[in-house]
Amino acid sequence: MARILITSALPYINGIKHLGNLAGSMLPADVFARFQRARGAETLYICATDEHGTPAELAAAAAGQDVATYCAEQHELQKAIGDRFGLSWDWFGRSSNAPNHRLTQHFCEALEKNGLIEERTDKMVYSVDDKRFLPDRYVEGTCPRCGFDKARGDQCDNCGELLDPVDLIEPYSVISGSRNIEVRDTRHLYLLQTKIEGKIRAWVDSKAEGWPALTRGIAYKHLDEGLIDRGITRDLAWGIPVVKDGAPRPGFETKVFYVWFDAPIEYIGATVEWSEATGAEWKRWWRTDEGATDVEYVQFMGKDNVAFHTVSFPATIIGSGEPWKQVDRLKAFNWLNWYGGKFSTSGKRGVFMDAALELLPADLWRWYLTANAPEGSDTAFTWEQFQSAANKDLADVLGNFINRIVRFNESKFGPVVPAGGEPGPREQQLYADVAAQLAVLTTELEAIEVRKAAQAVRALWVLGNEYLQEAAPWTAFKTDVDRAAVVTRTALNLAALYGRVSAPFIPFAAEGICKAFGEAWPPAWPGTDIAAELSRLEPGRAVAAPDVLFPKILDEQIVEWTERFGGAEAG
Ligand code: B3M
Ligand code: ZN
Repeated sequence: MARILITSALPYINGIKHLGNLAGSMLPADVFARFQRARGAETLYICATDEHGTPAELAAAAAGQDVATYCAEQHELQKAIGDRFGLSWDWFGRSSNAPNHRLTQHFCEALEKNGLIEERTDKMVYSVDDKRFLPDRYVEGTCPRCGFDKARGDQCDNCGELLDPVDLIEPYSVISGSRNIEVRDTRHLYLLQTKIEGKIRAWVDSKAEGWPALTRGIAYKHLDEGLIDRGITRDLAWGIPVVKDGAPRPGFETKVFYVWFDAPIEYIGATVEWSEATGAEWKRWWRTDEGATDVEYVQFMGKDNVAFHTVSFPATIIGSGEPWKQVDRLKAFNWLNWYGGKFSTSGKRGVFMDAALELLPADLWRWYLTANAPEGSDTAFTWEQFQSAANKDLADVLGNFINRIVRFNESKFGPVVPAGGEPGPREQQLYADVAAQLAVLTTELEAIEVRKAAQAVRALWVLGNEYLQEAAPWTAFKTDVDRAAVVTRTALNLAALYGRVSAPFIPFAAEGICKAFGEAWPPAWPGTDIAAELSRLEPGRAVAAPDVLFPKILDEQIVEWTERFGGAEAG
């Protein structure tokens, strides 16, 4: 079995992420990681905070903190919240940690050795009033492509175009708002992507067939537009210093690497952090000359990050000429919107990860966000849909089934799995139905079709209710106790199976279920012999009643939250 390396796009350090960030990278990556581990694949799920660049500096300034302190605090916050959401990272690193410094400087050196780095004097936006250059997000203005008037210096949020600050029309400083802007000369390192364009395209060609349409489309769009040489340094203080031969690079003492140059390298850097902390070997995950050839590397990210992962980061790796493991499957997501508009921190629109957990347990969010993953197109969050998904699927279908059978068993057979009777035709039918649906679930999870996988697990839950309804152990109990025992035992087994197959989606409830039935946690993925899987719980095994699995979301809560977080009126 292949080893599975999983990374999700590194969340920026500038504040707690909203549900859209969670839905489009970290959560689906976690679902996939939990599934792979359950199947017995050696799995490594790596994430980290992305801590450099202008967003970090701006956010620290807004918080009145120095940037290092700010980043350290925010990292801990994001890590704690990820844990509370059940994100099962094997390591959650920091792009500002030493391994990423070393690796980033190393990559630059390797690229330079291969003739792919050039020092150029460049025209950059300079704010006379702020007395400094304004790289990337320090400058905003009108997008030359779509006319959006709040385009950032590095990218237009409206049309997605990657920008150069000097391209902006009517630029202004984000620090002071000043429009007293000049274009001045400054020296920077350029990565000569144009020299290796052919190699990058050949690599994309070799991978693209296995990529989803969204990923493939974005990759080729960028290649077809023609690559440009990209500046990989910035006039900033916070970041990874530019060195040469182990000393500050002359002329670059006040410059650092561009955040998008070092951030993807942190996938490797975070693995080194993990290795240093645990003693595990990292090269067998990342170096094809050290055993990484049998690794399948799967990346998860929102669509705005795809160009960086299909072209820019591969340019770094390919240009280095070194045998680094590269991405195999790249799962990209569209946007989760907030009622058709965007999530907005400043506009107080949308729910952020910390606020979400104040309202309801993580599983309810996880369920909604996987069942409605923004896969095929952008998706809008609405409170009504959220309420319906959580109440119907979790409380009415799954929760109800488990409570019903556990309570019935307790009242008729005591808190143990009942003995007696033999499975009959209705059980055979159930085995066949479960086998078919489980096969669908396994296939969809393997294919990282998140929505379809959620549908499949829900279809499995529905089978349980149908079975109970038809086999009606409460009726059988009056005339045929053995028959009632078979049905009850089968349904208890089914409930335990639900704990195992639901674990990637709703790990907290799943853990409660598995433990209530004395099943191992974390669970192993069921095999294809469903008759055997539904006879695992031997007669006499103790069954504890799980706590209330899923609270129901009340109408008045929806009214209150719509008001508090902004709802229908937004967008
Ligand atoms: N931090 C952008 C984002 O959070 C960026 C991803 C980096 S992945 C190496 O969407
Ligand atoms: Zn635009």
